[in-house]
Amino acid sequence: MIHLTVTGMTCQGCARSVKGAIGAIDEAAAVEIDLSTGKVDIDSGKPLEPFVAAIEKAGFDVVR
Ligand SMILES: [Cu+2]
Repeated sequence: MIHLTVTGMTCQGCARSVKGAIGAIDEAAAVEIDLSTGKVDIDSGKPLEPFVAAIEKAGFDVVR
């Protein structure tokens, strides 16, 4: 399980964008997003870096 904190998400549309970015890396990943805290949990067997890159490319910042 990958746990990230993503900043810049303000609405469900942002959450959908982040989910889409994650899904583009691993369409089978289970994703939980808490908009109020920015916590993003990704249940995937894939490594962290591609997810971080995809989320950043979608216009959000990842805190690590
Ligand atoms: Cu938004």
